[in-house]
Amino acid sequence: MTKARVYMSAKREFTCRVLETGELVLAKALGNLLKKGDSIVVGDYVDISLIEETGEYIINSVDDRKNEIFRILIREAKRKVTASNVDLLIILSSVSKPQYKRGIIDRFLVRACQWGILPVVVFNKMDQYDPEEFDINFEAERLEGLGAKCFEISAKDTAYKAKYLAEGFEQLQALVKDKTSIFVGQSGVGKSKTITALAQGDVVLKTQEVGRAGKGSHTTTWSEIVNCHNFEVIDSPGIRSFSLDDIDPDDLLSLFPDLEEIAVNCQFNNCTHEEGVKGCRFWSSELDPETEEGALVHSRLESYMRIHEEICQTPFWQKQNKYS
Ligand SMILES: Nc1nc2c(ncn2[C@@H]2O[C@H](COP(=O)(O)OP(=O)(O)OP(=O)(O)O)[C@@H](O)[C@H]2O)c(=O)[nH]1
Ligand SMILES: [Mg+2]
Ligand SMILES: [Zn+2]
Repeated sequence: MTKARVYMSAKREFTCRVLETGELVLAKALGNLLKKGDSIVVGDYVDISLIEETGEYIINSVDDRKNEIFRILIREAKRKVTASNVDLLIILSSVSKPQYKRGIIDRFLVRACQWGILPVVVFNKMDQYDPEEFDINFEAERLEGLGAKCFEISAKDTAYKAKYLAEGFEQLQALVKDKTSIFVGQSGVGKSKTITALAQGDVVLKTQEVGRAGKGSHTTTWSEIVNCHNFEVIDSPGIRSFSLDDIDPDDLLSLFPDLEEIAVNCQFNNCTHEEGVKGCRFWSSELDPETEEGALVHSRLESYMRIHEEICQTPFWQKQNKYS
């Protein structure tokens, strides 16, 4: 029996990397392993063995997963898993062109929480940072308070030394080493450029090649792990999508654990946390938005409210069509 990791999946065949040798082999899965649909996904650790007569590898079993990247299929009330065993969700943000957007980071923090992956926020394009535009120190402090490590880099100029935050490019490079990461963020923030810089020019991302034709449009239709120098990147359709429509509005607060902790102190269980609602903890004098702590909490509440409104707006029948 040989331990391997699934790098790419295509129907019933899986490209697996043998852990010990690094060799890529094609393996077929036994029927009973495929019954559930998601039973083998990219990122899984599997036991494979060589069938001497045919010279083919087969997958015998799949190890328990550390975490799963999934979407909820509303009509079927089940999870569709697309990848597993991811170490880091790297949320890339540009500090200029496109401008920094706090709301987008909060959206991806929701996913990190849902999937159980450690979030990391990278402020890129620091060579173009203008302190007049936004305060990077405030943003980083806010994010670190939420458990996301923050980095300050310029993918274009990797010699750029962090001036505002403690960690820069070299520390990011050390963090991703030997890990499996997912890179997300708006189009144009520098995901491709950052991955290439981290890989020290050692890799050509397949998805980048494919994506060239229509800049900004991702044509990735399969899931795969891309091996980059000394780290790995998972690319999968849907992962980078901004839509949070698959999340039940009633579950959203649990994906903002910092707010959930506060909401337990609201007077009424069904509190909507809107301004002026009786007994709402968020609008109590302790969390006055004019105070430092209050401002932070209210910036999160604002993200929560915006996403909540958005996912409540999609009528149920439309959700059914979209995800079935
Ligand atoms: N000045 C500056 N430009 C950068 C930096 N990083 C990336 N860019 C530029 O920003 C543009 C977008 O970078 P990409 O790496 O293609 O962005 P992306 O996030 O992969 O975008 P999509 O593939 O569309 O999602 C390119 O023209 C890069 O050269 C940086 O640190 N500084
Ligand atoms: Mg790209
Ligand atoms: Zn409330």
